[in-house]
Amino acid sequence: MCRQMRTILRWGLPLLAVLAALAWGAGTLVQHTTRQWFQRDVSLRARLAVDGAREALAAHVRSGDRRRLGVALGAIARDDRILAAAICGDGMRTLVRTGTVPSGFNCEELASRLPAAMDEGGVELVEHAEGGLVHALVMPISDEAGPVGRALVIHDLSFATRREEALRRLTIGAFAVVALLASVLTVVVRRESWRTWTEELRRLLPLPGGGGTVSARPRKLFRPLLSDLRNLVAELATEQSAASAGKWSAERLHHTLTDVLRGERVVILANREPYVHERTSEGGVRVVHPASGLVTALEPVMRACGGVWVAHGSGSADRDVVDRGDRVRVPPGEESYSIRRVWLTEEEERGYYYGFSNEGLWPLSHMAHTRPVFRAQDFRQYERVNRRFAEAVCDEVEGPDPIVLVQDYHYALVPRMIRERLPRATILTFWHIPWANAERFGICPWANELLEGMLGSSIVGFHTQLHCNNFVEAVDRYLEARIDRERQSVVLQGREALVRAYPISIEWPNHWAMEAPPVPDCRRRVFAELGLAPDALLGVGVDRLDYTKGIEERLLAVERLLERFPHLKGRFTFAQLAAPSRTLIPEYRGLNERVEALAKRVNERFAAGTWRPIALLRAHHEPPAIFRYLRAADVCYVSSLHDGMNLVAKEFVAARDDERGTLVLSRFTGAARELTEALLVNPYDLEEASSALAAALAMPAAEQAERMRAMRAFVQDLNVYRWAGRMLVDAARLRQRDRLSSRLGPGLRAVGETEGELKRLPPGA
Ligand code: ADQ
Repeated sequence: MCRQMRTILRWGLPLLAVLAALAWGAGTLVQHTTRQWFQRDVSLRARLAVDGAREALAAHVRSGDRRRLGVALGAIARDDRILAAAICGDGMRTLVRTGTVPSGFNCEELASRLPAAMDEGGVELVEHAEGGLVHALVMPISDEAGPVGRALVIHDLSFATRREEALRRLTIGAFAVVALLASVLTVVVRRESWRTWTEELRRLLPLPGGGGTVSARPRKLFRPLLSDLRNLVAELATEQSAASAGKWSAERLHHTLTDVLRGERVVILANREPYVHERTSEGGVRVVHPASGLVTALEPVMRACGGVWVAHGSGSADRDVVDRGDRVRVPPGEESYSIRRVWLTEEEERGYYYGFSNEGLWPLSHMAHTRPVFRAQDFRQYERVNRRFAEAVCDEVEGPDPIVLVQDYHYALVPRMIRERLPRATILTFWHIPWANAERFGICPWANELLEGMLGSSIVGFHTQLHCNNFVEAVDRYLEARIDRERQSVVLQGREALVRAYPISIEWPNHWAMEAPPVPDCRRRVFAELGLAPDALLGVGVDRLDYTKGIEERLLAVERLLERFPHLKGRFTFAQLAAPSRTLIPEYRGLNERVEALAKRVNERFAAGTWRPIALLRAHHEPPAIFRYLRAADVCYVSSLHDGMNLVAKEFVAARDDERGTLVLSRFTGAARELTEALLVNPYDLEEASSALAAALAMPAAEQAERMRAMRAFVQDLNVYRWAGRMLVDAARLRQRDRLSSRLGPGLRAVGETEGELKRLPPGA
């Protein structure tokens, strides 16, 4: 049945029923009233006629003059509507009559129905006879000597019935017309108001897949409703997707890609490659997993999604294993995706990687008190290399609207470069390190170029909302762009980029943790490697040798711990696994030397027999070794001075399926916002840090388990598949919206633009 018909039935029928009942009631009332009017009229006429002739009638009855009595009765019955009249004498015997008395109304027939004594007013009867309704009036006739008989006047009331019927039909007809008009009017008004409501809501709510636009200000009537509705829709969508899809896993991420994004291939761009091929001293080739949080997070995502990872080919044997397109299938033995290697000259690497990225942007973004160095020639290399990587990405994509994941501060200019070549691409840019506040960011001589480059993205992601806010503030301060704070987006030159927080994580279940030997075996092996007594206590730190990781502060905290808690001397050892990193940069070489000297000094200060408090393992370690140390530890100390997230903290949690061990974590990491059951410290505050280390070493097993369980549950839920999945789902929504709006035409494409919010900055701002 069509929708209109259903609407009519739903709204029109009840209305019709109510109006019909009203019509029936009104008709009955009209009928009743008119009958009473007619009856009263007829009764009055009959009484007047009898009263006028009463004396004459009495005299003729008394005298027995039937002729004269007949004449007098004839005068009474002259009215057309009088059917018959009669005079009844003693014992209700008919003395005279005119006309035809309907059966049942003769004097004799009425005798039994009338009272013996009758007052002056007489008796009235209204009944159906053969010809229709009749009105009979029986009135006493008397003279001074007393009653002499009764006069009977019978009126035809059938005309009243006919008029009543006509009137009733008229009333019902009038009601029917009114009912019909009211029904039609109700349906029309309802449809019209519904249409207005839905149009307004569509205009206001950018519903997922609805292609809605948020261009206009809501009408006053709708404003209070709008935020409630948006919240409700968002809540329902989140609940529905969480309930229907369950926890995030590699499989779910894969399905998201095939179902939501219809199997689109993902192209990742990251400076570091997930597998580095290195030449060994024996002339063979070995595969190395680089020490990089970005790789740790993204490699499982790539294994789940497939596609291409575009990266700098940095391994000494990288060129030997690629095909003619500079590609190699990985992971070795599983081959689920490809690495496309881009070769850089030494000069390019020096300017782009060591120079602008790591002497400029890295210290700019981290509050670790290292001065950024900005050189014009470095930025020129950065620009050049960004262009080369953008071209490599464009070579790898299939079709005009690919999904590209641009990773980190090495490629701030790439999103815009890809956008110029592929206007319909979905570009998700993720910045893995903190984003400095606007004032600090402004010291970069190419602040505007970096922001404009990033805003070529469809989505710009950071670990925390604070870094999103810093980015938006920088845009606000340095660019002429429009900011929509409600949608958390920036529109630059008609293109919208969403700015969102996606806290990164690690794979769960974690394959390195699952493949690791049982905890007692790990402990035995690590203790043997370090030459520790079986009852020793072990602390572990795992980092790239980077000044942002607070390794010096960590070793100083160990020194302070031993000063304050002498019973730990000879018993507690801190193993620092430190992968040399960016060693071409003087600042890093200096750090290397300082850390080594510090470890030496502390060890010399506390050395007792073969025991040393610090084991500095300055080397790259493959993941099995790292997980072995994490599983062997009593305490893991992450002391970053500033860190976007820090995945070592999460790896420690993943490694501890025995629910033992305590995490001491710097407040200045993104992870500290999530792993709140860790002992959170300020790494600069050596008193606080050493107290936390002592508390961790003395913590009862039950408390360790309680804290560890809570953190494991958190990382299990908020794993890296969820991180990638949320970004890809958001990307899918954007793609759908863009496809729909491109069908609507250019006039409706500029999403979210309201004139009033356009920021106009003074020249040179
Ligand atoms: P990173 O600065 O590289 O990452 P982090 O998140 O701690 O820092 O990850 C380091 C990774 O390297 C871990 O997987 C760890 O196991 C590994 N690693 C550490 N020391 C190693 C060693 N000696 N040998 C081999 N491997 C080692 C950047 C940001 C972080 C952010 C990540 C992910 O600086 O804040 O968490 O990206 O977004």
